[in-house]
Amino acid sequence: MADQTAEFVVVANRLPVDLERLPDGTSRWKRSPGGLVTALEPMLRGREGAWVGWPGLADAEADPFVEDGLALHPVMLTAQEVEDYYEGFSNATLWPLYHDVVAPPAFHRHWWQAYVRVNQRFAEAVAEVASPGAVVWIQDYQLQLLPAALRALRPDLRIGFFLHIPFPPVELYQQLPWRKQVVEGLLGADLVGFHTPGGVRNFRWLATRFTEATPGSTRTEIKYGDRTVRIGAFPISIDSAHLDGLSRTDEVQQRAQQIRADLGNPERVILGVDRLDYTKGIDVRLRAFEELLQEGTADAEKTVMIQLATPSRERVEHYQKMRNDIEQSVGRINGEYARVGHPVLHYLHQSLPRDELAAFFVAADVMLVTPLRDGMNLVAKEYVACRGDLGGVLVLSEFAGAAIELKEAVLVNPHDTDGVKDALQRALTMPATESRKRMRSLRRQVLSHDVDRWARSFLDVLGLDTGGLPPS
Ligand code: ADQ
Repeated sequence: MADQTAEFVVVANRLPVDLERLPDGTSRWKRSPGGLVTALEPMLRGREGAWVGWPGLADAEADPFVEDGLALHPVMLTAQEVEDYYEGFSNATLWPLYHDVVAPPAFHRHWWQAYVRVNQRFAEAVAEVASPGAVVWIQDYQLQLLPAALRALRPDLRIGFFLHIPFPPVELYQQLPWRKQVVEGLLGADLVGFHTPGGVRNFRWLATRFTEATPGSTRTEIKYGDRTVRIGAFPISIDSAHLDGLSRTDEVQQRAQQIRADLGNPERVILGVDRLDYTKGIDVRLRAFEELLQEGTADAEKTVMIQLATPSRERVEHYQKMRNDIEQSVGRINGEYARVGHPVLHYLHQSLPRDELAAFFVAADVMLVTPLRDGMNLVAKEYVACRGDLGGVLVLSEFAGAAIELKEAVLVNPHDTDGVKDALQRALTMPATESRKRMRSLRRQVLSHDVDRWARSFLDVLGLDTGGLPPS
């Protein structure tokens, strides 16, 4: 039995550090900073905190270690488990199923078996590090069986679960052959959080339909056995103040000007920034842009579009096809409308550093965020945080969780190509008085609702005292 000393444990598929294999066969740790780490770090360091997760390398071995006061506990996966549990059940079954089946989910029993096995391994790892009565916060769809598996081992723990992707409507969810087991897994938690009230509603309905659970006395409670499971909407956010500050620095402002100059100082710059994923609707916006050019509504001499796409899940088949399709569209659009030395569409299949990304946000007149379905979409909020000058227009899909809070964006239905074209055209020609007014209101929302507030609101309901801790 290892030392059960951590009073607060975060569990996610990935650790906030990556294990990298070097050419000589040895391995080393590399930090991989993300929004979640930034938000939770002060709370983890402020008490005996631990993070349990996979370090991103298959068939490796790694011991727990402490980094800057934070205990990191690696859970290891074999290459076969990465294929079946991660690329298979998580990313080729659950991901498309939970995103409104915008791609067909694949159901394979051996993927499910690996998912069960890996969730059980996570449960055993957490049971070893959590102190008696500790608070455990489980993150996301890869670990939906973990709340119940952990409760079976450690009924003394207070367990929270947060889903970062949408929770689908019953008509779609019921396709899942293991729907009952997954809902029962989630009901092992004391608190289950979603981004939106829609997710809460869907889950409440499903839980009472597919399990023994019954509605609680309020809409945020479910009765399950002798326990009450709380459910609620907790819209995630970003480190708004930090990004606001970063975007105002001379370096970022100058870099933004440089980007515009490199583009040939066009009148209008349109930007898309996404993980390369079929849910993000990159094809939707390329089609809208292409048609505006075709019709002559947008002028290729005066308008430039940039699409930044972080490489993602390159080994999953559906992603390879989507990447080919997008790259073909980029080639076709430039083939038709570019001049030598002046592409009308710039496409970077690269992950950029934060300050460089902020410079792109500052440089863009129109930000196009058009997912077919998205749990939240942090890019929309990041763009707003970077526009302290009140410049720029955000075009945002109604199917992103962020649309609930960012009401002053130009909202679009990504399935309606004409609607997206109209919205893009409207954004390109919007009078500054209107766009500034909209941006001011968007900023009020994003700056007052940051990721720290998100984490605290969840943990307050779960019962972790976050009051005395310094803000991040
Ligand atoms: P994601 O699907 O990854 O997250 P999103 O919320 O947009 O989607 O976050 C992407 C992050 O990657 C952003 O912080 C963005 O800046 C960054 N990024 C994208 N392209 C980049 C590039 N080329 N270079 C550098 N950084 C880049 C999931 C859910 C979302 C939910 C989040 C958080 O799918 O709906 O908002 O989790 O809960």
